[in-house]
Amino acid sequence: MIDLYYWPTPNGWKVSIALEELALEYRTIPVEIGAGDQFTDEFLSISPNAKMPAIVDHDAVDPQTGKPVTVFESGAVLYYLANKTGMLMPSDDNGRKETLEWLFWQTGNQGPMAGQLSHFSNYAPDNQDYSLQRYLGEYDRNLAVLERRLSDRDYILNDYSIADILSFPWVLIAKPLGASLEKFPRVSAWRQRIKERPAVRRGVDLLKDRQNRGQHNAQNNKLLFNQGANHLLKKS
Ligand SMILES: N[C@@H](CCC(=O)N[C@@H](CS)C(=O)NCC(=O)O)C(=O)O
Repeated sequence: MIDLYYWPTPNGWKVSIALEELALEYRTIPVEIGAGDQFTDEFLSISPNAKMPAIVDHDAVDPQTGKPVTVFESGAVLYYLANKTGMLMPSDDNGRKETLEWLFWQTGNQGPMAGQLSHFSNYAPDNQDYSLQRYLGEYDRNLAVLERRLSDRDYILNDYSIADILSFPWVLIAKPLGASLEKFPRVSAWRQRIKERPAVRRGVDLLKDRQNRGQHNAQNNKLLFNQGANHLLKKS
């Protein structure tokens, strides 16, 4: 059994989609980030960066601690699950290398830029035009990277894989981010192909009813966006 520490956001969907695709048995543990659940001692012992998603795999033992394996960071979680099952990732060395390239691309480029775009289009005070344009430009640039990659294939690594699952959620919500896919026909078709998968729908729908709970008031925004170091230092 896998415990999924989760809240219904693009980063959370990556893992709920992968678990659904892999048909692994899991239990969902909500981490309500607007209410500060990410700062509990229990969660920090699993996810030291105080962000969800993360998992605990009760069917595997960490050789150092003798306890169930914990994994934080969505890219690491998906790589762990693909390794565990031998699915959603090529098995040859070159395919593994390509998986890692697109995994690092997503978690180091597309994800953070889309996250900042979301911040400046949804949460920041008005009159942030420079920041908005900067992150809209970066979001588009990453769409162009994907568009070029998809010029001769249907999926990022030829076959549908964790590389697609990692990259899909931030493309899924292009419109609410204030971006357009008009210039990116291959990305649009790829998005549609993935969106139609039943496991993807189930993953995106997980705890959907809680999506906007508590995330839009000043108190929660302060918690989410003005953390600095003190929140975590107080814990040590
Ligand atoms: N690089 C991380 C990003 C995870 C992330 O940013 N999670 C956000 C929600 S989408 C979060 O937990 N935020 C809580 C906070 O910042 O306090 C990953 O890919 O797992």
